[in-house]
Amino acid sequence: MQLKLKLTVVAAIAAVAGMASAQEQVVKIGHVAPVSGAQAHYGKDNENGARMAIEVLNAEGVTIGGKKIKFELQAEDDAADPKQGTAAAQKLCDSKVAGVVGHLNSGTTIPASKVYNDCGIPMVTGAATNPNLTKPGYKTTFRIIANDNALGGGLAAYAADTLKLKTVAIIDDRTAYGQGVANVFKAIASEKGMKVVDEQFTTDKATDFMAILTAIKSKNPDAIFFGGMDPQAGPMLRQMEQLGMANVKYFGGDGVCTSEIAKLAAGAKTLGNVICAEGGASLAKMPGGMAWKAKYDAKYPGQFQVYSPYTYDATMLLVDAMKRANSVDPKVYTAEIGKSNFKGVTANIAFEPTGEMKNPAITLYVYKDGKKTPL
Ligand code: ABU
Repeated sequence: MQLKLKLTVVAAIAAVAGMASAQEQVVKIGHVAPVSGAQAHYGKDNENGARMAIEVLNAEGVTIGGKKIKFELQAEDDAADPKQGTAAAQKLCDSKVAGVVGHLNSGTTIPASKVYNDCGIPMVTGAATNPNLTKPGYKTTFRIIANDNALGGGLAAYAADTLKLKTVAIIDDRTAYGQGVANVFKAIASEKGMKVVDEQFTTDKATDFMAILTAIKSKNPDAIFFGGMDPQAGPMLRQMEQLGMANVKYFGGDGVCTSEIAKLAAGAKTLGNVICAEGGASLAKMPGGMAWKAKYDAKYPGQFQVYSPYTYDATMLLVDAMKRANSVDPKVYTAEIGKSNFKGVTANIAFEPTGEMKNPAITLYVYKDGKKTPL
């Protein structure tokens, strides 16, 4: 009799536990960035930011549509390659993720945005800055960082108006980002009376810039603008030093504005000539920047680069829209993203009808004693 009672109690507990797990729903959020190749340090940092947000959400406990939600990150590697970018996007569509954080590179994000739009999944990038991303007007595409019109324009204004530089040589890596930001810089610098004395091109795989730098040196510019990423900018700074270009200012967008560039420049004094622009406030001026960064550093020591606070916010922003829609179904909650008024770590995030962030800040940085420092 006693045994029968015990079994009944065990069965009842199991039934309640079963009900509880039936009420739990797993919701996948995709993340895409290069986590292999020369840009892996940016991608890892981005992925860390999204992963940190997922952990916070799961620890807090989120209930949507009457179900306890367990968020899972499906992280994909696109190796900064446009073809791998669209393949990763299709994989995330096939996995029926509820939303995507990424991609990192404009060259992967722009083609991937069409894939997400076709399968009806929203994507939020906190890193890809080419203005063309939002031109198709997809209702699934959002950016929570200033674009290259602001970055290239802000740097050109600083070069011409503040530093009163007269001449500049321009190099870009022929990617969507590098070429785009260099074109904006060139247009605004020229409008402001700066003379573009040379234009050279490289790739996002190159590490030897001696030939193009030698050509530029012969034109004696006040500054170089580089549209590209730090795996190129670091060695380029070293080679500028070797060529005696110690007095040439070096401008770049957010792609060179990393912690890693100080390592890649390997002690070259030309690092002190770098002026770079990032599409957001400095950590100290973000609403929750410093406290967030302390948590990030405790969790991922030495891995901080640039965009992890934005991928953290992008993940939180998606979930905020799900909560307001009381649905994790992209068909239902995507429209809520555009209506966001989200108090993030990086900023208060709201959107223009295009999917661009309203009133994004930009910050210029220099490297003092090898440390990235806001101007
Ligand atoms: N924003 C610089 C790095 C990412 C990109 O736009 O390609």
